[in-house]
Amino acid sequence: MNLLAPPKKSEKTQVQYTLGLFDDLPGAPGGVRAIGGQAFVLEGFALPYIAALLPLLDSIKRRAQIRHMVTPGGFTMSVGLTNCGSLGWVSDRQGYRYSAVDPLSGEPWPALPPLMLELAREAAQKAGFEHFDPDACLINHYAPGARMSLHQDRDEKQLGEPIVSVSLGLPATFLFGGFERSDRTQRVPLVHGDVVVWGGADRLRFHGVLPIKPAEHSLLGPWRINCTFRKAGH
Ligand code: MD6
Ligand code: FE
Repeated sequence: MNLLAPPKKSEKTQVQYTLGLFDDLPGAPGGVRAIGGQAFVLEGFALPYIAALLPLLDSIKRRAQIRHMVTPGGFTMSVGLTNCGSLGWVSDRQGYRYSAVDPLSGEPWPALPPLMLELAREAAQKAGFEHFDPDACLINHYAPGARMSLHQDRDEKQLGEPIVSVSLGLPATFLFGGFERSDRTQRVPLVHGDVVVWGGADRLRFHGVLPIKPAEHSLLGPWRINCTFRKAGH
């Protein structure tokens, strides 16, 4: 497949079919790892979308630049971020919240492209969550050394909706914990193309990302990009 051109529908279907053939081989592309009762890693699920996805992310970043936000506690995040969709996640000294406008430009965030919506919906459905209708996509950029400390995602209005999280570029170790910050965590290795979906009983688990190890990814260079899709509004 030509990685520089968006896949034609037929090519994408072909790839998904091919991955499906290996569904029952542990560790093979297309596998599903349960990390909780309603939390799953869909291995390589985003791979058929990547050639079309990367130019969309570039165009979003041109309109809404990557920035390092400040936490309510006054720390600057090591992860750079931007958003697309009708709502975007923001942080400043006043707190964490969702905003319809980019605070840097005063303009609405770029729209959620249909291909990204399709990727999020298909992944949610594969994990057992029907009719996922995200209105927010947070796009995180990790350089080597960047990390995400343990947190819960609880700024969304509808905690019954799942979260779909797409990992691109450099590998990461995702920490998946319990319902208290001090609960022990499992270490979940994530590579380029993996999609994590969680919701239901697991929705409020603490989670984070260990510091990214220095390396070069063949498509994305010295970066890990993570796109998390949520239903943030009503
Ligand atoms: C990351 N992800 O993987 C950070 N939150 O870069 C998250 O914080 C996250 O992946 C909720 C659900 C899925 C996630
Ligand atoms: Fe999170």
